[in-house]
Amino acid sequence: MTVENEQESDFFATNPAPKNLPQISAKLHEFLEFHQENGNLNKKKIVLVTSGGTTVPLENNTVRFIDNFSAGTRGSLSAEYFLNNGYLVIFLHREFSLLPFLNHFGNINFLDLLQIENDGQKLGLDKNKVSKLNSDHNLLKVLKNYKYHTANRNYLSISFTTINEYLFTLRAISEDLKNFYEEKNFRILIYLAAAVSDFFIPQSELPEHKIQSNLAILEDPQYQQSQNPEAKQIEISSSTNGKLKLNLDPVPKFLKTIVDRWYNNSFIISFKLETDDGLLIKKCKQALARYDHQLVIGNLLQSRKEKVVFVNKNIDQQGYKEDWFKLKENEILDGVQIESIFIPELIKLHDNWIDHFESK
Ligand code: 9Z3
Repeated sequence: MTVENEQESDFFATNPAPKNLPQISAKLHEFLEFHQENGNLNKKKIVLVTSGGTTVPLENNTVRFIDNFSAGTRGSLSAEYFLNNGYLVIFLHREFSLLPFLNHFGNINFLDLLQIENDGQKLGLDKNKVSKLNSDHNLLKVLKNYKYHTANRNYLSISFTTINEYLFTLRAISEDLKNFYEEKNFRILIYLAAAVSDFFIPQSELPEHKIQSNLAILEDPQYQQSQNPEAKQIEISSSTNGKLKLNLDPVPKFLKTIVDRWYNNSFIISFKLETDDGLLIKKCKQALARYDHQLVIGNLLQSRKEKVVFVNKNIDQQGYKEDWFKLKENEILDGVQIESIFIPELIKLHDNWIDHFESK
């Protein structure tokens, strides 16, 4: 067993599965069965898009948590482009983050589109506002796509909040996909855009209740008794002068397991987020060398909506290739989405990958 495999089994053995996992699995199973019965699994490609940030709770009854930055823009827009290019999409996203199709209307309050008519007896539509929304945001086109994909059940949405929920759900999805696609799993594209925590506190070491800041309460035996005695990774007491000290464990490097075991011949893309320009390419190459998957897409927090870089291995497996996709000044002003430029390139790469396996 490799170190990564050991860390992975340790994680799943020592952290509890989310309570709603059986319901998620049933929903997923039903989605895949529906497409199997309709012959779609042989015809269509499928993509798992992860989106939004994972949280790390600091208490079992969680009031405080550490969050990872991501609004879900990248994931939700990408899911939409994949759908519009014929993919089935499993959208694993942070609860309440942006969703495909709705992401265009983030700042719009739909209540403002409604009006009360007949002295409060009837609900009506404010036609002027709807038509303004249509001309500003292409509402009709988005609505048509949304209706088409939901009617055909091309899209399955599953949510997570914590890093624990994310990892358990990711594993459950991979098990089902593996069973349904079997040796055709090269038709699966894995697109890991979620911002995943690097550090966490294992469930067994979380304080049970809200951490108190008041020194008198902290020293009260009743409070101490109500807390988890194993919660040693969070320290706050008079000996720390009331400072909260956190000790976080590293999250096991799951990407290695994903590549090796969960999705062996699937096309796997991970994202690398940095804020320091000078580090980005180096970190993308490191990820590729470490996990040996197909592609890393690098982006900087500050310019993520304007440029991304594809880093992958050269065909001869010697050295790396960098391809930048950048919006031009006028495209930025016109609101062009960078996903509209790089997703078609990804689809070409995935198609070549499929051709390679099918011609064997
Ligand atoms: C990304 O880099 C995404 O592109 C963003 C998208 C999170 C920047 P928004 O949702 O932002 O459009 O607001 N995602 C991956 C981030 C990440 O956690 N990557 C890990 C790392 O960098 C590897 S899996 O170590």
